[in-house]
Amino acid sequence: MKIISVACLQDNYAYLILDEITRDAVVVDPVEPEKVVDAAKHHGAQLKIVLTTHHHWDHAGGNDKIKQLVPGIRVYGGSIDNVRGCTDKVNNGDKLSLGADINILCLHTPCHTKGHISYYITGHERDDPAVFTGDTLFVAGCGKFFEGTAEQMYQSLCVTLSSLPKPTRIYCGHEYTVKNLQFARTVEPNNASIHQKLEWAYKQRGEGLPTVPSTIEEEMETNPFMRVDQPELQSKVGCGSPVEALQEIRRLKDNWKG
Ligand code: GBP
Ligand code: ZN
Repeated sequence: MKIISVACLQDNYAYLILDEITRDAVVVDPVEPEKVVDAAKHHGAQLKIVLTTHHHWDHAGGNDKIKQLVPGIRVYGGSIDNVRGCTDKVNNGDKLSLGADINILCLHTPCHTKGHISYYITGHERDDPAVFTGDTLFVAGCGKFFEGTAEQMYQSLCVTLSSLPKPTRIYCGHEYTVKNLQFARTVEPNNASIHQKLEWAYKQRGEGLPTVPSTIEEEMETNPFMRVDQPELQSKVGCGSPVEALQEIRRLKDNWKG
């Protein structure tokens, strides 16, 4: 499978996932449908499925339009997330497939929104798996807790997503990496991986390139929200448990002025 990022709006990403044998394609969060349809044409891809991570307009807001542009396209979204234009509601553990090699597993990752879904996708055995995390997991960060608790975000980040294979590529909903790493550095000033990745992220952005994908392994090294199981990190933020630490790091980030 081939994965193509499509930059949308200010800092959103839509993604095309293309089965190179049948040319069938999935698109994640096509908020600017024309851009996605153009990208599909450019790659000779037939759009068949929309995967919506959550109901916010900057993710689901293109669904009605893409249904007009691509008749017959199916639109998937979380069963309790009220996704605009949704034709097929999904729940944790649901499986879909497309083309010769694309297999999709729906993972309920609530907290940013109640019904947020992340999509874990495997292709041919030579391809690394990929997970599309919307606004639950960002590179070096996580989404704001709009519709859930720290307990739920802990489950989503540190249980569900952390259990995926280490080489899994992470494709998130926004390009927030530089800001997130600048904040991460304030939490863990002595973490060399954060400094290295920040230098790399400056360079990528300076060249107009994305900082996605990351990997589960890299996030375990650099993402403070995914590192709350580490006792050293808990004591740094003055907390005695992973969930408390997650709540506190979120509070610090919400108040951080960059
Ligand atoms: C920035 O850092 O660039 N402009 C600021 C923050 C996701 S988008 C923007 C912001 O708050 N982004 C949201 C977030 O979770 N950020 C994580 C963080 O700052 O650490 N959204 O567009 C946001 O979800 C939205 C849309 C929100 C509809 C509520 C509704 Br309703
Ligand atoms: Zn959102």
